[in-house]
Amino acid sequence: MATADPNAAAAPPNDSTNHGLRVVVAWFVLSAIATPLVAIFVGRLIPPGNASVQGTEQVFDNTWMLSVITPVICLLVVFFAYGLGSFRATSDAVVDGPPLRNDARIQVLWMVGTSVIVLFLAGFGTYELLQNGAGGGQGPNPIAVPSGSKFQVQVVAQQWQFTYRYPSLGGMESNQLYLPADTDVELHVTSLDAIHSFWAYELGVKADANPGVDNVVFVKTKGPGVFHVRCAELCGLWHPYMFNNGHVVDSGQFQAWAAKQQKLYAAIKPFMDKPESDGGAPYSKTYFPAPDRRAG
Ligand SMILES: [Cu+2]
Repeated sequence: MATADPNAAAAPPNDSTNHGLRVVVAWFVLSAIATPLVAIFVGRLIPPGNASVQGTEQVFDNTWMLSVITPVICLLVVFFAYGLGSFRATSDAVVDGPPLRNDARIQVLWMVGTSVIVLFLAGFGTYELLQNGAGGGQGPNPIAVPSGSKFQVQVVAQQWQFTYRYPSLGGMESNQLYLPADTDVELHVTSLDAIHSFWAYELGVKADANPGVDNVVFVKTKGPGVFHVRCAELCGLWHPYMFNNGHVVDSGQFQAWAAKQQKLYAAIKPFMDKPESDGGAPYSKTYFPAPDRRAG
């Protein structure tokens, strides 16, 4: 008795549809719509914002990278959706699909496409890094140094607060970070004890604070405003409370603030200026406090 071939129902239909063309057209249409929308509306929402030149550049870089990967994500979405819609099983019969063989054109396209994207991003990232410094700590001997004079501030981390010292103001120190507006600033980040990370969020600055290391980072402030400073490295019990507000102020306000701080600091300056062995902490690139003082 003749029986029906169980595979007949699931045999691939005599299909002349050009699936590849359909996917490519859908991909192009979706990418053409999505990429400008992402670049215009999503890019500017990406942190850290525009409080410094480096922050603005980071937003620009992130917008670029997001725009470059949008077509890649569109391809994945279109391919996935099209595959689900067009190639799903049409019967309950469990059968092998048609044999697949390599497609040299797709392989070459894939390798060239991904290589171009990765090399472009590497070149783009390097160029942007060397432009003005990128807001990251570059160690004691920075490669990307912005030209012109820079206002120096030292950031001293310890468990669990930041202290700021101003060498141009006689090594004065404060527990508040004030920076003049529209100024090139050179931050020297170090630590007294554990490893911390100085993260001035809206300025686009993030630099490791290591004991015994002078980690240099550059930032150019813009107009007056308030920014957040956080420790971004788990540094002990009270790490979550290691935050403060920083201020960018115009030069008149900065002078007034500095004069007030210097008056306060003058009272303890003679004690601070004593040698470390004598309990002092004169201005220095790095500090090595006695172990019994390391606990903060
Ligand atoms: Cu910390």
